[in-house]
Amino acid sequence: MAGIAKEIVTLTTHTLNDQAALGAQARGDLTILLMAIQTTCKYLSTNVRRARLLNLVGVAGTANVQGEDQKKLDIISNDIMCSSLKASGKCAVLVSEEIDEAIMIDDERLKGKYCVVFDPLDGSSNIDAGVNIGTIFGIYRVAEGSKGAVSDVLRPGREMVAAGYCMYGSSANLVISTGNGVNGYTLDQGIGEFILTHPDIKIPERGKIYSFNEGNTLYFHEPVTKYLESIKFPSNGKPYSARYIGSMVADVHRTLLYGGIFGYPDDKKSKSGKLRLLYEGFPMAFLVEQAGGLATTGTTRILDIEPTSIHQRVPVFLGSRDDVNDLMSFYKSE
Ligand code: P6P
Repeated sequence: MAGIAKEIVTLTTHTLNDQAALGAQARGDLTILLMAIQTTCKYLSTNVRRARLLNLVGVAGTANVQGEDQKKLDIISNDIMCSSLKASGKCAVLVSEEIDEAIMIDDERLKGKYCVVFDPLDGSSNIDAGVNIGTIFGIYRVAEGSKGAVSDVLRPGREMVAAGYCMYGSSANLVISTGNGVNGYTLDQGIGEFILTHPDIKIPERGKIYSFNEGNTLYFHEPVTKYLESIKFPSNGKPYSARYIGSMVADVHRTLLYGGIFGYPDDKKSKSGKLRLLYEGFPMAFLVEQAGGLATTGTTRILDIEPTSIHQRVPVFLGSRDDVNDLMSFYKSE
């Protein structure tokens, strides 16, 4: 019958099977943690969708650790995500874009073996315009012998055990990897379940879209300007198309599905770029690599970076393998 999915696989079922395949060492803790994140995303999706009606848009009159005006939804989203993760009983350390210091879970009844780094509502400057925004998260297991410390999250992104994002737009799309491929789920508001709609996402080897904020061109370093010139004035073939939403989750989601390259480079104005390493760069790099793409600073694999502070920034180029390799060639010839 038209309109009915061939098979209804929920995120819960799919994760349980995925983890069961790991055998005895999977005690279900990561599944429970992902379910807590799933619940958060359902809740945020509802709030984002009804924001205008609930008068949740607009600024809250406070600033976050980044010095950025906090939107009402930023604060609500952060509160919801922190309490849901704490209540899961599976976390030892939390790092939020909205909070200056790392949160240590000290209550022994609620302490777990995972550390979650997250941006509860990325792209929030777009909230008032109804543009797609999203939640981004990465998950580490605490280091051997650790009871939970900041050092557990100051580790290269390649040591993450899972990463994902949920994009709030015409529908809520949750995209997750636990280290063996990337799967996408769409929220069915009717039954309140995330349904598997994009199994085993693979990013095209090469795309036809580039996604940069060209308003920063004045400040771009030479490798970036030369690369952009090469795809706008190609010696053969057609120029690339430009698509830039200004919401990382939306720009990365399109790049994952359609291919191409997303970049937020360091430049003469922003010495380390704008995006945050722990809860934007690492999770998106983890997903893109798991989908067969690449993620680099221009010279270094993002997942190999050793963080020195929880809110540090990182230059980001990610997307289709061939496109990112082309970009890197302009750094090599520098
Ligand atoms: P710009 C949103 O504020 C964000 O953190 C990312 O979601 C997005 O990719 C980037 O900043 C957009 O920055 O300077 O282009 O507005």
